[in-house]
Amino acid sequence: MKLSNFFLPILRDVPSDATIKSHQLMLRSGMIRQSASGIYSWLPLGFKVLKKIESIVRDEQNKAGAQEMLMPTIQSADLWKESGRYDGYGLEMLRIRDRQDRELLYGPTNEELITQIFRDNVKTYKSLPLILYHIQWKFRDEIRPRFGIMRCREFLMKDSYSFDENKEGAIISYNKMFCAYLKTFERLGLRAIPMAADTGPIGGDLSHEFIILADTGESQIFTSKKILDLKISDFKNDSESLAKMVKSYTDIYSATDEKFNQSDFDKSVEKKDQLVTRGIEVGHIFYFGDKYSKPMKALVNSSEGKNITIEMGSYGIGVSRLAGAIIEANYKDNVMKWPASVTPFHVAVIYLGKKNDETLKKKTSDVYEKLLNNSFEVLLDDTDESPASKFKNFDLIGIPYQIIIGAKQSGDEFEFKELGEEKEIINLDIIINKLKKIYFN
Ligand code: 5CA
Repeated sequence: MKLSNFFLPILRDVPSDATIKSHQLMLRSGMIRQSASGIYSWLPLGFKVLKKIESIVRDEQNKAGAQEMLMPTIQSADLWKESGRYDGYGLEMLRIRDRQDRELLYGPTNEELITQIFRDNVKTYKSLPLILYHIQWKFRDEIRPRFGIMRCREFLMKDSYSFDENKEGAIISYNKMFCAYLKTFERLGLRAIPMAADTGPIGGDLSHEFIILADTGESQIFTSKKILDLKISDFKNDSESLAKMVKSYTDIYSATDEKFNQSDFDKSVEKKDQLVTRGIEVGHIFYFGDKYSKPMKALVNSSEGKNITIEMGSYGIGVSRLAGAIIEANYKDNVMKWPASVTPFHVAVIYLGKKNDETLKKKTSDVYEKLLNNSFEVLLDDTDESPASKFKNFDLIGIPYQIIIGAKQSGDEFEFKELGEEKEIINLDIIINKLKKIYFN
């Protein structure tokens, strides 16, 4: 992509309504624009990042055995009346009437709809266990939307739903998602900590929030520094190893302010290991047994020939919120550096030569073509802006690697720079090999 053609409306000033780093950066670098309170459009730069986050989330769900589908954003109110949540959900639900005066709603979550799909199509335990998921926009009429896409009204969520014959199976599904979540956040370059949590309007008695550490986070968290030393790569994928891994995390005291208890904390975590900080909730998982399957009569024929109510859980990841969370974790001293897994472009080529230096321009365009031919996503700055302004823009765009081409350039040696590091002069083929190792290994 050439910057001269790219729709990237960069703002010079920090918008006054944006109080946290991620909101400021997303507006300034032209990733998003607000269209109504708590409702945003994703412009090309932001959309690229969102799609990359989504594809990592999808990949880890598929690896955990979950199957992707797509449910609509608009749901019938009748289903929510069946589960008993229609009245209780309150003002956060956007309720709609169609021309036939039928009651509809914009889905804030999908437990009811997936339970209906399951109940109408699965009759025997032989189809179990089953985990279904989709990645779809949700609407919650938050009383005070804030922090840009971090707490907004329309947001992209990955929500999975598990169906098992009994509680034992449901806990295995829960553990699978628990581990898939840790892997997902690790691939996004984030350190996520699972925390015992309140279940709120989703319900059930077992639930964990996944929180990434960030000073601007809405949740206060209490845990032990020891949780930071745990490594998911040390565990295998069978149900026993998964249970052990979950236990290694849940044995360590971690709680958000809702569940926090000072004397339990002091008893469980030595003073020197206590970690009290703030974080951003990027995922939330729930085991709620028959909370929906019982009122909605989702039954299957069990292995013992009886009609039994299905055991369920649900598992959410805030896909759009993750874009903000990744920025909060990586944007420092006015420089953004995207993790390699979600960077909107792999490498920037920045032309600093004169407007009329056709030889240098040709060389730059050869470098650009060669990178494209090697399957890299490249943003070529072919504009006439001053070098200072170009570098300032690239600090906002956050592409982690730059090839800088200026008047001093000679032969096949180029200035190569990792954001925040010293630049080196190296041969283009070596640069390409370096980048291949970073992005394609
Ligand atoms: N049905 C369950 C799991 S599928 C559920 O809805 N869980 S949730 O309410 O915790 O939401 C899941 C995730 O969506 C949260 O962890 C958070 O990352 C994201 N999320 C929730 N509300 C918002 C919001 N207003 N703005 C942006 N992201 C949100």
